[in-house]
Amino acid sequence: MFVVNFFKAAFEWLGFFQKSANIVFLGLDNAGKTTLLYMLQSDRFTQTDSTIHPHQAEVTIGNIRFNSYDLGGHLQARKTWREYCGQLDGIIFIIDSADRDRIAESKRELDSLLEMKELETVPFVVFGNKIDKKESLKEEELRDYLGLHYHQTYGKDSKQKNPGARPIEVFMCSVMKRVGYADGFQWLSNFIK
Ligand SMILES: Nc1nc2c(ncn2[C@@H]2O[C@H](COP(=O)(O)OP(=O)(O)OP(=O)(O)O)[C@@H](O)[C@H]2O)c(=O)[nH]1
Ligand SMILES: [Mg+2]
Repeated sequence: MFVVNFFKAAFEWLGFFQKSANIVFLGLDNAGKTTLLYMLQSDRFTQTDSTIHPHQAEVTIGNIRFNSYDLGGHLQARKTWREYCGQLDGIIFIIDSADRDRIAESKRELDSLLEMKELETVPFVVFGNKIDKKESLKEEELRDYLGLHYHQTYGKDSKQKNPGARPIEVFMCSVMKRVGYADGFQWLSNFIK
């Protein structure tokens, strides 16, 4: 057993057994999508302009190569989201948890994605970002607003999943402080075959 594990670890390290996955970063403008993608790419907090044109980047986390599309979140860009929703292995939906005035708008966008038949089996990671801000919502509050209570989501531990729940889970994070988002990607990884 030790020998098998040793070789598996060595192969993984060498990049064999690498899987790949197509994901999109969605969420309102100013939520932190581009900041997160740059953080995953370069491990740096980068200040950027609002995304006008979709941009694509590959980021490797663990043994998965995530082919990621960062789409703008402003109203006009949201109309293009659907075009990216075929052949997806996951959706990263980011919310600014400190912007209480726009939670309802976020919920509307999230709900319209959740209603799409073609996304029924696609795992959703919902990030409540910017928890470094003192006015940010607590996880329970965000779940209340979104109508995603603990018993309605998949479960953070994929081994103890809620029976019948679709693959969606909420993770609070701060891209700025580099906390929380790794758990979301770890959770998503369990769905990538
Ligand atoms: N305090 C705080 N600010 C953050 C965090 N993550 C992102 N921001 C800031 O939020 C603002 C918006 O971030 P972006 O990554 O450009 O947002 P976006 O979702 O890509 O927005 P669009 O491209 O317009 O759709 C920037 O000023 C970021 O620096 C965080 O964790 N904490
Ligand atoms: Mg952006």
